[in-house]
Amino acid sequence: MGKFPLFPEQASTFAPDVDHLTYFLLAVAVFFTLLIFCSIFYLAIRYRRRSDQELPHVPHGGMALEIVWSVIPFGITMVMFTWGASVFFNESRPPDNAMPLYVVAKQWMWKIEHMEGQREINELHIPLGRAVKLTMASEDVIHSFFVPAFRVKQDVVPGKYSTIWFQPTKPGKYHLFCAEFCGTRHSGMIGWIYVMEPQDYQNWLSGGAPAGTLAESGEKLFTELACSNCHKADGTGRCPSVEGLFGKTVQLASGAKVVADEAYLRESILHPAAKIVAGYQPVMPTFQGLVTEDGVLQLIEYIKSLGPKPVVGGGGALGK
Ligand code: HEC
Ligand SMILES: [Cu+2]
Repeated sequence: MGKFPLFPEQASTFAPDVDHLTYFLLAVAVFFTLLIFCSIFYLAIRYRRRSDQELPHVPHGGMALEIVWSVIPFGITMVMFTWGASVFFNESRPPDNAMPLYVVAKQWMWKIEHMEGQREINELHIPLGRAVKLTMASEDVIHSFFVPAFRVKQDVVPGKYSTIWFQPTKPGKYHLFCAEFCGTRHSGMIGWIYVMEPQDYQNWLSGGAPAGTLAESGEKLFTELACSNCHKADGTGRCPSVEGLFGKTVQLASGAKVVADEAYLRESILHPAAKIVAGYQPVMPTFQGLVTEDGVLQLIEYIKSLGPKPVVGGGGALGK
């Protein structure tokens, strides 16, 4: 199907699933369109009025017919629903071992940061066969990360993190588009995804001169922005320690509890007053406007790198 321009290449584990569902929906639509079209013709001719005196016979009721044309469409729509939902759930839940990457969208480019510190603009290099999870933020307006060959598309909305994942199945070079009109140069907000053999990817990673890992950049920012003046490593002073914070459940002054995930950390930095940690005063200043989305992601990566890694998902460590 790759040669047929309607269908882009299939280059991720999602692609066959999405395509099969599309074919099914298309087949159902074509079948009923033809059925209705042909029935109109046939019935119009078969039951045409043959003389001026002829009066139509009007049937009343017809339970069997009513049941048939209710039950069959119900069955078909339920198949569409469960099939669609299973594809959707699969696309919305990244596996635990997915390789994390960060994406910042801004007018009019895609900035991508690897954990190891590599940064790319409008290009993304990934290894073949490895699940990749993108955490995406927007610096300005709504953008949408769209890779047709992978059958993934996700809006990137300012003020929150969006995530998306995929697992490439074929080495090559694939189009990346912005699929949400985002200003005059929206059409130029395009790029390439390079799926490389794992060995080539390792070579690519070790080439270039990264400016330190994401966490290291975050640590630098943590000092530059004077976070470290308040948040002391040993938890002394009037501020909670951020060591081991990621993944922990935080007790808030309001009585509620919240899990310290990426969204919570981002909010704590940009809107500290939104959720106050129990036992502390709301004295933390907002860093809105002082730190870019890239910077926030680096700070988060730094906080994540402190203290033990939380156990995620139902891995063996939690067993018994
Ligand atoms: C003036 C002192 C001060 C500075 C500077 C400061 N913070 Fe805070 N921060 C606090 C206090 C006090 C709290 C607890 C009250 C609250 O939740 O707002 C807090 C809470 C937090 C939390 C939530 C902690 C938890 O246990 O849930 C995070 C994350 C955080 N700060 C990160 C940062 C980062 C990153 C910076 C630098 C960009 C920073 N803070 C700068 C005082 C500060
Ligand atoms: Cu855009």
